[in-house]
Parts: sequence; structure tokens; C-alpha cells
Amino acid sequence: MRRWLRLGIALPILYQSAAFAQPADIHSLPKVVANDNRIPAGQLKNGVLQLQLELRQGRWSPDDGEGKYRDAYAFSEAGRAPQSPGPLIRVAQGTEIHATISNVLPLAAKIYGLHRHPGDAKDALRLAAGETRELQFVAGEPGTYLYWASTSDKPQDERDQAETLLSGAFIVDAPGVKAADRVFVIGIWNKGIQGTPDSEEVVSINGKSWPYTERLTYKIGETTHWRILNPTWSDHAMHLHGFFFKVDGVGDGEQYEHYSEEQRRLAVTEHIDTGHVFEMTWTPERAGNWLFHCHMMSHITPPDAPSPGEPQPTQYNSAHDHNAGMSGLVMGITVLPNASVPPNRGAATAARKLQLVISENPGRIPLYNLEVNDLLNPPAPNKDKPPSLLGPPIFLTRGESTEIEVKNLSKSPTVIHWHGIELESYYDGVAGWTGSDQQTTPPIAPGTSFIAHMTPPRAGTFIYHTHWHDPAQLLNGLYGPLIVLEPDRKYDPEHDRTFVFGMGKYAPFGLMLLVNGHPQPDPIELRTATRYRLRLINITDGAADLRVRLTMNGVPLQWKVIAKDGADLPPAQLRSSAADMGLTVGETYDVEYQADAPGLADLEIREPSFPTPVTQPLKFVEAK
Ligand SMILES: [Cu+2]
Repeated sequence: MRRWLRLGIALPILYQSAAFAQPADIHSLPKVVANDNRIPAGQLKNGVLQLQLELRQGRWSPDDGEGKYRDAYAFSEAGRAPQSPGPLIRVAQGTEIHATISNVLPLAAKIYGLHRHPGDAKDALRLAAGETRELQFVAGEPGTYLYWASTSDKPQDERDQAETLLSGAFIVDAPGVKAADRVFVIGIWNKGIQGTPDSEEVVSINGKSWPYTERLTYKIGETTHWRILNPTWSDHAMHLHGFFFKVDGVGDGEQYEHYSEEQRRLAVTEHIDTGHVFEMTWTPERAGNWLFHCHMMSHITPPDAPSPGEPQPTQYNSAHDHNAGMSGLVMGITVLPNASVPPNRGAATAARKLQLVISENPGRIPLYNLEVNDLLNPPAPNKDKPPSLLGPPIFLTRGESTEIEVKNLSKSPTVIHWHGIELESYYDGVAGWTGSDQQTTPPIAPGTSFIAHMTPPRAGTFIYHTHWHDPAQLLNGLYGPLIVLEPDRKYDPEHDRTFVFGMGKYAPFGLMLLVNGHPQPDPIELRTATRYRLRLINITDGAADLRVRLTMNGVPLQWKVIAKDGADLPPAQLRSSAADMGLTVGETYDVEYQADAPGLADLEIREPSFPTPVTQPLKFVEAK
């Protein structure tokens, strides 16, 4: 995958972008229209799909057509407007495809993925400018695949500018299966290498950026199946608010693997690598507004937002907040209320009352100070606690009604999202969006409070974090672990350890990768022959392909993964594995580890845009 530069080091652009042939009048070019991937392209007759595809020049805008246009090459069906993503190719297994491909572009193009599946990723059709070719092939095995093109002869993840939107979905359905699902293709129109001067990225889903993305509406109990495709240069961390989904299968664009019922995993956040796809199924159980979005800050922040670290102005127009604050890879979901099930705003009196106090250290790093108070059981205040780029853990009990008062003593508005917790929409924490049309979640203005109610139905590892559209809050530690325990369990601090991986402004060095708020954490002493639960949380601003390893002398040890995103793995998925895993942003994993012999182990995190890993030494000594 092409890497981006986090530290803003100027590097020469390493390749020439494909020249866009500029017509005398850009407005004479057709608009590239957004494709919602509902209607398959071509005509199906007697088991044969007749398809006429073209590669055309156009101008693409990620909004309603009023904003800035980008030069784009796009696929179109002959006689129709060019589309981004390209026309949906969707047939049943066994269908024969007769396709005519015309390259109307003023330069040559290479087209990939127009063949029987599973297919060879290197198999390409080269079309000179103005050339037309015919293809005949059988659709192949059921699955979710990609087709795409490049005009620069670059691989899929190195395409630049106009050619970056030349991608589409190719779906093969099992025979007789009704296509009751949705297909969502992620897009990035990008220019240059991210992090270098003049680079630009416009992130979309099915050809539109929030707030212009499609609004999805479902009924309570309506099971829905989605196919997510990523032909962009970057990986993504796709997060669903309020509900778990099942991952039904994954693919690399050419090969697709359907998971058996036993292999399917529950998730609230799923990593999708560049060029890859996954399918997911979920069932909305609670009414209100929800989100499905990428958890990488740069993919949900407007291109003109202040750069990370610069606080945004505190002035804020709540009527437009969901339009002004978020951008890009975000889809809004409305689950319609069920007349027989009134929304539950939480019990009148919660069994547990907590307070999360956010205060500010003006001009200092860390900028924020977070404190958790148990109002029914107040501990002595600890004034000596050093400031940290991490909030304290919040412990909840499964099935216990709880209210958490978020008290904002800082100078900026904020809002807290209870990541992974299945709760009512109004408390989910997206200002101006969650809740209902009658009453959306308010921002927590400076000097005010918001009381969130929840009765967590599941014990596991979750996250509380700012959902305010300001990278400075996430980079100043406005988050912490949210741990839900079984009703009969007390938290066991000796054997239950949490490691929060963050990205923050660590004084005096600046932006650093952090473990529990530190770039160089002190060793932790642990015992041999003792089973530990390690809770691993990635709440960086954008480390989608963070790798976590537990090694000794550089070799991964064996651990047992027991939960993902707060959901226990089913017994069939429990097995010992090498301690080396991807942990995407917004994802949590619980693992068990037991050392048999004394020694120094390293819990190590690596992120490609940072030159060196961060290690948390774990020193194992003989159990007494
Ligand atoms: Cu993303």
C-alpha cells in the first residue's frame, strides 16, 4: 500500500500523474453522476448479459453539484452519463457476459477485473486511446469483486487525480438468490502523496461525501446485508454506531471467501485494506439516527478543516452542526420508531451515577484533564495524579442502568460517544444527528453538562471518546477505556490490564504514537504461571493498519484472542495464535496470555507512517 506522510516532511513527488487533457471549456465535459449501485448495468437476455462500457472524461463533485469539481475519468454505460463508482456489474452465477469496452479517453488505459472470478489480479485489458474491444466470459463464483482501470500504468493504490475514480463493483450472486442487499463502494479522489504540500483527498461513498451521502432508512428488526468495497489507495476502519454486525465474508477484489456461520465474527469496527471488500449483516433494534463511517479522522474531516492540533473556533451553529462538522466517508442511518415499542430514554432513577468531568489546562499539553467520579461512592480526590493524554477507565456492569453526567469545564464544545455500547440513539453522542428529528443530541457547550443513560447488555472492552469534529480533542487524549464487567465480577486490576494505543501531542516532542498516554512507557512487572487478560484498544486519530505484537527476543509469543470490539468470541473461534495482529482504529481486542518462564516481553505497536514502534515492556518474574 502506498504510505502517507504524517510529519509533513516535503518529499519530491515520486511519480508523474497521468495528464488530464484539459478541454477549452471544462463545463463542456459531462458531470460524473453518483452511482448508488442499485441498478445493474447492461441487458440480460437468455442468460447472457450484454454490456457496453466506456471510459470517458468528466467532472466530478462529491456534493449536490454546486461545489468544486475535480477532473475525472469515469466508466459509463454507452449513451449514459459517466458514473462514480462505475456501473454496477451484477449477474447470477453461470451468466455469460458479452461486453464491449470503448476507451473514449485521449490516452491509453488498462482495465482490470473484467473476467471470470476468481481471477488473476494481473490480468488486464489494454486499450489505446479511441480503441474498442469485445470480451466474452462466464461470471464465475458467487462473491463481491472489483473492476478498475488506470491511465498511468500504476497499480490500483498508486493512481493519481483523474484516474482515481475508475473503479466499480462486480457482484456475482448465487443462483436463485434474491439480491436484497446494498453495495457501497468507497472512493478517494486523491492528488499527490498525503502529507506533502498541495496534496488533496476527497473521500466519498457511492460517489458522494457527507452530508450528501445517501440517507438509509430501516425498520426495527429489518435485517440488512451490505457489501463494502475499497478500491482506494488507503485502508479504512468502518464503524457502525449502536449495533454489532456480523462479517459474512472477505475478499481481495479477485478472490472472495464466504465465511461459514462458525467463522463469522461480530464487530462494530472492521478494517478494510486497500483493494479489499467485505460483506456484513446487521439488524437494527433501536429507533433513531445512527452512523456508519470510517474511523480515520482524515476521512471524516472536511478538507478545509484546521490542521490537526489547531483547536477549532468555539463558535458553533448547532442548526448546521452535522453538515459543518463531519465530511467524507460517513453515511446516516435512520431506524424508524415502532409504534408498539416507545423509545427508552433510560430508567427514571439509574442504579449507578457517574460523572465524567472534562477540564482544560489552557496553553498546556495535555490540553484536557479527565476525571471520573462515582457519585454514590466518592473516593478521596487524588490531587497528585499527573496530567495524562488519556482519560481514566470507566467501569460499568452488564445489565445495570447507569447514568454518566458529562460535565464540560473546558473552553470548547464537545460530545462523547460510547463506542461499541448498544444504547439509545439520543445518548450515542453525535451532536446534531443522533436522537430523532424531534430532538437531536446537543453539543455539550462549555460550562454545561449532558447526562447519558445506558444499560450495557454485553460485558467487554469498549471506548469512550470525543465525537466532536475537532482533531485537537482526539490528539489531546479526550478518550479512555470503557470496561463493562459481568454482574458477579469485580474488576481485578492485577490480572486485567488495559493498553490504550493513541496518538497525541506529547510535550515537548509533538505528535507521537502512545501506549496509555506515553511514547516510552515504563516496564510493567507481571508474574509467570498466571493468566492475564490484556485489553487492547486503538483510539489513534487514524492508524487504520496499526500492528500489535507481543514478542520475546523479537519473536511473537502465543496468546489467545477471546473478544473483539467487546463481544466474546464464540467457542469455535477460540484458539491460541501468534501474538501478531492488526488492530484498526476504533477496534478493541481482548487477549489472554500466560508466561511459563521469566523474561522480558515487549508489547509493541507499529504504524507505517511512524518510523519506530512503541514498546511497552512486560517483565515476567517467578510467581511467589
Ligand atoms: Cu477511512
